[in-house]
Amino acid sequence: MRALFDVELNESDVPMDAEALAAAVQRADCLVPTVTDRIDAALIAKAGPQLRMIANFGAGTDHIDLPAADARGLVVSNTPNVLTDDTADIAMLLMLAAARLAIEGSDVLHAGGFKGWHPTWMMGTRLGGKTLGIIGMGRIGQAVARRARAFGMAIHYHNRKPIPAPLAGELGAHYWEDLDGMLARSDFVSVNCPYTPGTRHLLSAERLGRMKPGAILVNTARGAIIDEAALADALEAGTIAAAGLDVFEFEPKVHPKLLTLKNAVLLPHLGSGTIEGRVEMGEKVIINIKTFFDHHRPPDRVLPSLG
Ligand code: 8YV
Repeated sequence: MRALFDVELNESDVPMDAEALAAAVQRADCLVPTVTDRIDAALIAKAGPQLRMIANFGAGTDHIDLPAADARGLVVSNTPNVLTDDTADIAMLLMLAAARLAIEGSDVLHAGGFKGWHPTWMMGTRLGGKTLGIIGMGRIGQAVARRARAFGMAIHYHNRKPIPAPLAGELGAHYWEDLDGMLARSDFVSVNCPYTPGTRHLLSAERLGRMKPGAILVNTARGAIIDEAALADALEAGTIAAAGLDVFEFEPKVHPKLLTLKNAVLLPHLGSGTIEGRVEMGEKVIINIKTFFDHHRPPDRVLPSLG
């Protein structure tokens, strides 16, 4: 970026506060935020006339008030595709860790508590032969489906609309328009939909209560798609056997009860956290900015939307 643009970098990696962000949008032609920056209507209202673009470092854009950015005529881009496989890997890791008690087992060793193998100790659940319900069958949901199929799981999904038949055939994926019906049927549930006002608490206390007894829930999308307090209660009561969470409703805060539960496998938003993925995300940001300021349409344009 330094080679191509006149850049101001946040070298400390500490999220900029509202004041620093306001100063940035009054100076910069292009803002490059991450998931930790709240780009709300109030901030966008403070932007100077020179601000023309928000080139997000990340795929999800729920931290940006898109209608406000659109009304202000801003171009918004993101970094899709390059983090699909890494995020799907984390979904599998969470499913495996939750089902096979990986973290609990590791903790026993670290605490010096391994006294030798015995037949009925630390028995988990097999993935093979189980039903996986995927909520949101976009790029990441499909990548999870591919992986889960290789583990011998039956793939079910809920989405706004069915994916094309040849793709569904390739993935062996069964469509459920009715989310509740899918939840009642699934041994594992993976959340892979975007966070929008419509998906906030999609997994409400009531819906969590409809999950199959003993089911395992993983979330690599956004925390607030699940009612986190209700999930903590369900895990404590054992109505949901285990959860694997890479994202949290009030990130970086985690519901205190989750921190005490062995059946909650918790990761600090590692979805895209590979060196390769982060480099490719950065390259996408640069390509989007350069293309736009060279007067072409950025490849990963979110706004203005195509319709
Ligand atoms: C990113 C993510 O690393 O891309 C996303 O939507 O959730 C993350 O994995 C993060 O958004 C960076 O801003």
